[in-house]
Amino acid sequence: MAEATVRGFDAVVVGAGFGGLYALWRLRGLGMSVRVYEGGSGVGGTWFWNRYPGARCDVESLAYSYSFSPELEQEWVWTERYASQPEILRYANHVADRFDLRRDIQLNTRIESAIFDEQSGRWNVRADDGTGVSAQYCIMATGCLSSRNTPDFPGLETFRGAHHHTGSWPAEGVDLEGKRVGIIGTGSSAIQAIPIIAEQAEHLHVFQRTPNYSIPARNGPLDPGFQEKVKADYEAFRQPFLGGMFGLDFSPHDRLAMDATPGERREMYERRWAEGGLALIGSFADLLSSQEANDTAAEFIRGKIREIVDDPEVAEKLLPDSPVACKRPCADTGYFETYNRPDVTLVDISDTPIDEITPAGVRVGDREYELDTIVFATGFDAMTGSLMRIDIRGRAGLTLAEKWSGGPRTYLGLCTVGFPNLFTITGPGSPSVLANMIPAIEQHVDWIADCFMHMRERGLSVIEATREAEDAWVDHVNERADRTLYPSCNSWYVGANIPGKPRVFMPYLGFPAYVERCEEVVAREYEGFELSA
Ligand code: N01
Repeated sequence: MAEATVRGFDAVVVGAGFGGLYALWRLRGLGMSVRVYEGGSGVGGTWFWNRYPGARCDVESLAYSYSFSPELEQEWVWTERYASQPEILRYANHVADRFDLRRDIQLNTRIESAIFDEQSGRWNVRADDGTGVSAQYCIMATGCLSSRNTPDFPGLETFRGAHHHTGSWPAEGVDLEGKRVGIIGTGSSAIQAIPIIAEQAEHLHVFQRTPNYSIPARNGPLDPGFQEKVKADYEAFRQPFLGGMFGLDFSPHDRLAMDATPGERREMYERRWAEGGLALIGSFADLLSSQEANDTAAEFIRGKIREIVDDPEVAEKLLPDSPVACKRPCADTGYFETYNRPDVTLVDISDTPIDEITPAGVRVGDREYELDTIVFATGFDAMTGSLMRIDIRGRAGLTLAEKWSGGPRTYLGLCTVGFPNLFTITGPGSPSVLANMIPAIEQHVDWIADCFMHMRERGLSVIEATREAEDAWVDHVNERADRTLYPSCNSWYVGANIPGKPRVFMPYLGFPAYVERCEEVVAREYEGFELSA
């Protein structure tokens, strides 16, 4: 890039989802010059791209929202217990307008490289439109679930019909009326989409490799009286969420499942099943650490699936056998009921995988399923994928891909050694996907903004984690995970959904403990970091 044309900023932020929007607002408030780059044609990140039928958040709307502006909290009115994708996207756009953020956001622009210049101590960031900027700080707000995974099925290019990934659903929608549709995958996205697609399609085939646990969401209109009550003291409403293991108010029960009688356990599970949503996994304190305890919840949910699904053979195929919540649990509206429809067929591909996509459809063994549309609900290269597709180079030209070839290594999920002044919002090694994302984002951005202020006040310009602190943090993240059932499953938390990806448990377990640790690091003058002029 020609030096004369390079514009300089205090900070470049990659991504205009909830992380990037808040980072822009906070850093602008410090008087910093900030440029945000966004690959999409609008703001909203995850909620911009994931427009598949039925997409909605499974964290309750009143909690899945920013807390940084009391005015925003008061004026925004949520309409449902769980907000739909269009409503959340409207909220993101409202935030962008209300805080006049758009003037510093460049849309339709993907960042291709971010290269640290050791001489100037700045990041040179280059976009796919050929332009480049330099910045003192580079903040990756690239999202945990934004690098789509479309498995490499042979023959996809020969398919005569249309195919769409749930994570890049066309904004104008897809007409599935009267179509023969096949959906591949039964994760959270599919579980939300299947009941809606079934209503539209002439026939829906669901290609299931692994059955999943799902709990009824019991979504519905939000009671205006309740919303008003929350708004009367929003902070008090948020407090129990912030203290919960996942940044969610599961009102965690101190009691161990195995200390309860079978009748008491059943009563608890029934109550939480009736209340709906993911709180069932907080029914007892040991559900995620004791196999015996987890089995009781697993058997309860399997019992519900057997009750809901009419055909016992179909029900049997839908029964998960891994620990509950070891893979991301799902919340649904009428998911298992959908298999009672005559126009929905479950295709179990656990033993016989999809062989190929043919011009007419999908071939599994010697059976070809003729389809007009294929929906890939096949997930994401989670947590690291969106970072890996950018050519990020730190000291001595080391690439992030090289450094993380054995799995991501960070200090606090915020920084990685060898890449000074580079920050990740909800990066690997932070609670991220195991926390309510918006409070997790706010906590990260606030920590980073406070750090910038601290540095400015002391005339410092470079921050980098130390090797010892990073090594200790990586060990600590693993130790916490190893005390639970999480690492035992082939989930995207461990990268198992992406062939060849190193098997490392990526998120940090325990939102409140994490926040405490971050505060301790600051109180000890940025323990584990080297700060210099
Ligand atoms: O993706 P997934 P997702 N052949 O990875 C299958 C969040 N989210 O988009 O389990 C056949 O969970 C794969 O099978 P298997 C949430 O955190 C939240 O649904 O690997 N099948 C699986 O069934 C969630 O966890 C919300 O055997 C293949 C599916 O595709 C995360 O996003 C809503 C395959 C992928 O499931 C990702 O969810 C939506 C292959 N080659 C998403 N490859 C809410 O807030 C993959 N699969 C409600």
